[in-house]
Amino acid sequence: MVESRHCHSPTAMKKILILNGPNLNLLGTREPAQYGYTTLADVETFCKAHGEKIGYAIECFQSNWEGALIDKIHEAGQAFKAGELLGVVINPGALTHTSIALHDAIKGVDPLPVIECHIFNVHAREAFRHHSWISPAAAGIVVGFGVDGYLVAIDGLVRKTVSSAATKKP
Ligand code: CA2
Repeated sequence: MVESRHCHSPTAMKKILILNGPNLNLLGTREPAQYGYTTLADVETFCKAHGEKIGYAIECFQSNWEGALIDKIHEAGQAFKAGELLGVVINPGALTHTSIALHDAIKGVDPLPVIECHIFNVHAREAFRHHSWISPAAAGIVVGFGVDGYLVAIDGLVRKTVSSAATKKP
């Protein structure tokens, strides 16, 4: 069975989708020396609160299944086309370093803006974490700010998309 976690904001504001990949559901519950004590539910709560402050409805989804994340990206492409979604922040977990399928999914919904976000500075960790299949398809990348990085990524997405729309020639 494909397991996943959902949370929705019950508003008609434009949405931002936060996607989390494999094992991030363990955040704050296992290996706290490495990953800290903040849970994924905490992250989702403070992202939603921040979204409310800046006028966006934050939708969150976590799955340990690559295909479930790909389906969400495809859905996000449709919602973006319909003008309901500003963009996506994704922490793909270890799929970052392995998933050409996620890369293709993000490319496949271009121009949906996708910000890649990592809790750690992956470049300061093991060599196998230095390569990302997601980065070449991403509109921006946030690494190494801990769980605050999700907020940095949300703000970056808003600044990049809203200010670029405002400054585009007619
Ligand atoms: O820095 C990040 O956000 C990562 O995406 C985290 C992934 C890792 O594979 C990437 O290289 C970088 C790991 C997420 C696993 O999270 C856990 C949390 C608690 C206990 C075990 C795993």
